[in-house]
Amino acid sequence: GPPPGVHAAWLPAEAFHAVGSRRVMVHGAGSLVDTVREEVVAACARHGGRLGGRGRGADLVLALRGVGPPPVPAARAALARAQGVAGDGLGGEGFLLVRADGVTVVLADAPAGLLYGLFYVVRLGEAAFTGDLPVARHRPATALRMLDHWDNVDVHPVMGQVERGYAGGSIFWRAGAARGDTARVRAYGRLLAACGVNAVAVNNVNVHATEARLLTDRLGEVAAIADVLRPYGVRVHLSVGFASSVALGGLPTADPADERVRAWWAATTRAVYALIPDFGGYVVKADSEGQPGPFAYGRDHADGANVLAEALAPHGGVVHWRAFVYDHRQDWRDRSTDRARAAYDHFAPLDGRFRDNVVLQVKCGPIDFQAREPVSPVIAAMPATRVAVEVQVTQEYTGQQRHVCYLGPCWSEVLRFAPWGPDGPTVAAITARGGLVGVSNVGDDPFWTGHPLAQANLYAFGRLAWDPTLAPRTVLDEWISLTFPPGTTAHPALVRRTLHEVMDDSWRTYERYTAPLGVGFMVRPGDHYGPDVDGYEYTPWGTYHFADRDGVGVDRTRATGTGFTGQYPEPWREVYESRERCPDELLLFFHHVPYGHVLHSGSTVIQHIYDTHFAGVAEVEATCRRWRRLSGLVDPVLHARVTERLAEQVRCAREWRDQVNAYFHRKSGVPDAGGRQIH
Ligand code: GCW
Repeated sequence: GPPPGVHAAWLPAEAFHAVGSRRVMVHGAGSLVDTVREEVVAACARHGGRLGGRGRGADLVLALRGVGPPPVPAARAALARAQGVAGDGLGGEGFLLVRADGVTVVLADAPAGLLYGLFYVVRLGEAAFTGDLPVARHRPATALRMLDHWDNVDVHPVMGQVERGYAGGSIFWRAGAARGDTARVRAYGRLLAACGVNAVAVNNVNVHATEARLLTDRLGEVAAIADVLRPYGVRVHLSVGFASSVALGGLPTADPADERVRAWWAATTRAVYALIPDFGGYVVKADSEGQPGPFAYGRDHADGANVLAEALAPHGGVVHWRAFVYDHRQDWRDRSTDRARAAYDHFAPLDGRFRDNVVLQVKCGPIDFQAREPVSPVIAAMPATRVAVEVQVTQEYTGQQRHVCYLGPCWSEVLRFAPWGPDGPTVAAITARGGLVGVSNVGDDPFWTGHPLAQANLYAFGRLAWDPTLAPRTVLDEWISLTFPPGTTAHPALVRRTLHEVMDDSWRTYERYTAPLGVGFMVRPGDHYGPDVDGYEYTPWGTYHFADRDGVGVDRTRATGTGFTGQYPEPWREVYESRERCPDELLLFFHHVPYGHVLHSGSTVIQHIYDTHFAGVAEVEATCRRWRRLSGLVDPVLHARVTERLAEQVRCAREWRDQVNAYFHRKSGVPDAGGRQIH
């Protein structure tokens, strides 16, 4: 379990009641199988079951195939049923689950599969031991399910210990040194395994001087983290600077075409694998927001990525090359530059040029993790490249873990989006070869995520990475069952209902009281918290809304705007191009329209702005009332923490409502049809 004082999140002891009160047999060998055994032993010690041996009866058998049939006669019926289905590969992480004649059996081909199978049974709880269960095969949708920590080793003068971190310090680093908090990191690995995450990048993609050295003379600190996470099937990745051959290697250049640079990466990478044989690979932010990159040498991003990939290939590593490349020093007067276009313009022409151990890591939207953006067109534009989608679990633009904002529905929309229309593949299918990456929301806070309810985002990230077809509500329900299991509350049904009411629609609520209709970026510059409608309007960052007295929105059409709509395939290039067909929630992302423009909803743009801002605040107020019902029904410390955050959320939501409504009222001169107070 977690160290004292640290919240158990979705693995409280009570969640293991069903497994821990049974006779369990674990069959197989290997370090991850030992982890399974340890989990079972701990659960049984608490709940009265026992880890069984040969010949004894069993209620649950967790067995590796290929090491002989598990010697449990009672499991014969279940195993016979599994036989037919078991034939084709379960992969390195998959498992089969079946129950017959009172025995539940989990079969896997590799130890990681048993570990995921165990946590699956934990999630099922009593349902795993009731009646028969038909044979079901479980495999992750993608092999790479990674969390990127934007953790600094040194405290950065502006960004602090964790860039965009809202949960205290880093669990890995503190004030220039490794924390060495093995228990905490181990508990983290365990939580990740239980939701399906199998990779972690341990440092910020903005690689500063100290952090750069993790690749070389401070590699031992990374190896120590890898040792702790390994028993939970989590591999470690490292963010590295593109100019490392200069900064660390003493070479005069980082030119990817220079033989010395290639040799340096090859030798450096060899040393990494000597210490961390299962090292995952590198993450690189190049030519982006001041980070060095191949452009300085007249090379493109395929040249750049391939040098690192070549060094990693012999060891089975991958390079995650981020597509977040744009001009952050543009002149706001220049209407021809559109930041939304940048990733596609840079990367689409390079399709087919990346080595196959390059994963192009693309932010889910074309700009930057706003509450509402269209899906990035890069995802559909690079069929010959392994593409991973990056989402932001840390709530930089979605309330910074002071606001309740369950992001499962947002990510689910991205993963289900079908770039070629309903008959074509989804984003989840396209990115299965690449993976799903989340920017971590975890810190050294006792609740892990600052806002206790933000734990659900971490959980949902892992679950959707494993199975993108899961309904966000179902995922939330799982999280509730595990985190607030029966036996920890007098009124489980009321707790469940209230949490659904508070969280299911919270992302859309957040969207309602912040920037309207997909226009984005009305946040305070710098820390990105709270409203500032014109905060970015006359800045070099490329994030504008162009509101004037007549209308608002960014014309990204081919006909009269920046042409961004042309980056989408049919049917979306036409849907987004058309004011009439463009979905309401993205209208201002694609079009500049008059305030009187009538939406599909029947409302005008200006009235929609007023209505949604009043409604959003009312929803947050209702959330506060609902949360009060749970006083005395859930852990009082958790309850108090959420109550305190809700007070801030209400304050901030009202601020958003009043600033946004006042701003557009003053610009447009159009009164609210409802006659409500606008300041
Ligand atoms: O959203 C922006 C953040 C930066 C971040 C950058 C990125 C790590 O404001 O803090 O830098 O995205 O994704 O690289």
